[in-house]
Amino acid sequence: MLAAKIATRTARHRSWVRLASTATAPSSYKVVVIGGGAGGLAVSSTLSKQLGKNEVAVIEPSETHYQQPLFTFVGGGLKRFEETYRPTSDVIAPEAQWINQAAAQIDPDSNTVTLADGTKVAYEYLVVAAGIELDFAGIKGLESAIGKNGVASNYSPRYVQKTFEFLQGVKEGNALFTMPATPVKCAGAPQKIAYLADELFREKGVRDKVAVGYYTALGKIFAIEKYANAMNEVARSRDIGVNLFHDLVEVDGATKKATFKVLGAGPQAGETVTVPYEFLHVTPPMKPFDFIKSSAISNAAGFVDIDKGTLQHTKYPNIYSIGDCSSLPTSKTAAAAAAQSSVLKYNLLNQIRGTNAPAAEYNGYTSCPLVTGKNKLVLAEFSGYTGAPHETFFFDQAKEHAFSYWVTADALPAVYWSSMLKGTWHGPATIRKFANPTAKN
Ligand code: UQ1
Repeated sequence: MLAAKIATRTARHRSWVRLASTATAPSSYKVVVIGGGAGGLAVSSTLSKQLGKNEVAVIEPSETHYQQPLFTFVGGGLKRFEETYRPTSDVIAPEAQWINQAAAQIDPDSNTVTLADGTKVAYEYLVVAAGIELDFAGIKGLESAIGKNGVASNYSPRYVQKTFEFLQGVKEGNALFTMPATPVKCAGAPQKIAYLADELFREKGVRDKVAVGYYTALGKIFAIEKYANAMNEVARSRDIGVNLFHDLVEVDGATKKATFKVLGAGPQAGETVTVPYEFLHVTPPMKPFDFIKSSAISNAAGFVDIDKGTLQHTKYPNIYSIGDCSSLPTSKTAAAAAAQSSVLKYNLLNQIRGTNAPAAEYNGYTSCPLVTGKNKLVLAEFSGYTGAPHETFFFDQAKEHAFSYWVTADALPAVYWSSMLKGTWHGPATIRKFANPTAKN
């Protein structure tokens, strides 16, 4: 959804786009899916095949679909930007109706979604898969500083190539990498790029003149202890400073200074700290889209209020949600959305067909592949509900491994396009059965 505002609309893209015939399409559907990101497509591809042509509509304003898990690799110079996107028209299932607009309002009592142009679309069942909005305006000075003078972000297709461009120009000074206090998608990405930058500086022979610092608003480097221990050791061994409880509040692009507010209960709490930089990688604060937050389907924080097991809405039984916009208390990743998609589809199809099968339950599975260098990666896999690791392979995935790098950089991107977006990838649970047979779950 966010990509709508920032999509690179090249002439080449436009020529690929199939004309969305919203004018002739029925304005009422069995299932309406808000969002054509990884979760929305995983769900709508299966449902549209199962329910038949034009029973499922996907509301998605962006003409370009980005495979965001690859963005860290692009920022680190390990993948080409061109590998990360395809036209939305190519990734939406042919059986589904693409509504090429943004959703503006959800009215769950009349079962309608209002589009940006005021048109209403009626649904019997609604799946909210809208993602989360990047809030560059949430940090003072950031909007005018980003994209210039050493400030970049892998989180946006607009700035991800700037990361590598600016990193290559660094010869001395401070390289800072930030993580905000809000929920974010891919919570590992803010630190992954610090490891790739460290490697690049070493290759260029400037590492002894560049101080690399990771600044996180949180109180630890990673939520799960097993992987936090691993990442603390990676950071220590690469001489990357880890500054906990430091929340970026202001960027002064003209003087190249970043200001942090110190959180927590330490002696400096409440103070601000200003640090000069040569390079600054910002993870913007993130927030739920206004059309969700302002609707009756959201919880107090603005996320779609669903049951953490069944993914069904707590008040409106004909509404489900998946991924970054949902209230699910686990880390927001494509891997999590893949696992959630199978639960959602199973439960929703049972409801539509009136079968009384027991509901499937999502266990909080998520995965965060922490790339730490060329051919090195810590493949964190765990349940966000219990904190327990759920590793797919027989070796200790907290150790940096070339195989884990290959899985993430080469195998999973192919899986993403060929299987996840087509609704046939539901995570590695089946692979785990033979690749790690002694795993408890
Ligand atoms: C995964 O299933 C997935 O969905 C396609 C990703 O998104 C790109 C991932 O990054 C990861 C790590 C998984 C989990 C899969 C394995 C094999 C660990």
